[in-house]
Formats: sequence, C-alpha cells, structure tokens
Amino acid sequence: MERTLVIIKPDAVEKGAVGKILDRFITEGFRIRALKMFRFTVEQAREFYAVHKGRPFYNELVEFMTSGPVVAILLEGENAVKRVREIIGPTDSEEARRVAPMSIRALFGTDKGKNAVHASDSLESAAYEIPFVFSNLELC
Ligand code: RTP
Ligand code: MG
Repeated sequence: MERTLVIIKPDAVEKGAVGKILDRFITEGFRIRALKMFRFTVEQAREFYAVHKGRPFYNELVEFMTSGPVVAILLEGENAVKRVREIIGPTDSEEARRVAPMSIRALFGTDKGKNAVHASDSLESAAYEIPFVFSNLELC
C-alpha cells in the first residue's frame, strides 16, 4: 500500500468541483486517510513548492496556490503515486483534453497553470508533502 497527497487547487474549489473529484478517487478504489480545507500563506506555498524555486513559473504558481482555499486529501491504495498521477493527467489541462480526456485535469482544469489538482510525483515527494500538510493526529 502506498500513500500520496492530492491537493484540489483554488480554481477547482472555486468551480465547485471538490465533490466530483473526491468521488472519482473513491470510485477508483482509493481510501481517504485524511482530508481538510485550508488556505496556504505565501510562505507555506513557497516552501511546499520549493523544488520549483528559480523556475520561471514559480511566482505565478505561488500566487495561484494562495489565491483561495484548497482541499488536501491523503489517499491510500496500491501503487497510489503512479495511479493517481495517471488519473489526474498531464500538467497542461489542454494537453490532457487531447491525450487523456477523462482525466481530472482534462475535466476540471483550464491550462498549464490552473490545472485543478496537485499530486505527489514520487514516493520521495509524498514523504515530504504528507507531513507538510497533515499532522499525526489528522491521519486516520
Ligand atoms: P503538481 O506538482 O501541481 O502536481 O503539477 P505537476 O507535477 O504536473 O507539474 P510541475 O512541473 O510539478 O509544476 C507544478 C505546477 O506549477 C504550475 N506550472 N505552471 N505556466 C507554466 O509553464 C507552468 N508550469 C507549471 C502548474 O500549476 C503545475 O501543476
Ligand atoms: Mg509536481
């Protein structure tokens, strides 16, 4: 069993897509082990996405991720990291609509920046991101 972190980004929360996205992961067979809504501070978003420091889109990404509330979900399942990345689709929502039309980013994202969801891209990222967002007491 693997655990991975999904964050429903401000664009998808604003659109009212939280329920549909949660339902998709449950239907795909994952167990929800933790769940909460919060709003990142600029400092927290910079740290969460520290791996992208120096990239041209970094400031825009931090601005977007702090623009409204997000919903974080800790998912558990077999091969969860890879399977969740497949279910969310490519980073660019427009590309997702071409190559993976049933993916979450195809269905709920707008473009390369506003792409509805984040998901850990490796076990190593998940090990950084899960305790960043959830404390021990919040895990079920
Ligand atoms: P994420 O970390 O959010 O799950 O997304 P990802 O792995 O598919 O993509 P990554 O390369 O890690 O990029 C992180 C987020 O930065 C924004 N981005 N904007 N304007 C751009 O060229 C650009 N490139 C990336 C997206 O919000 C992306 O999800
Ligand atoms: Mg990433």
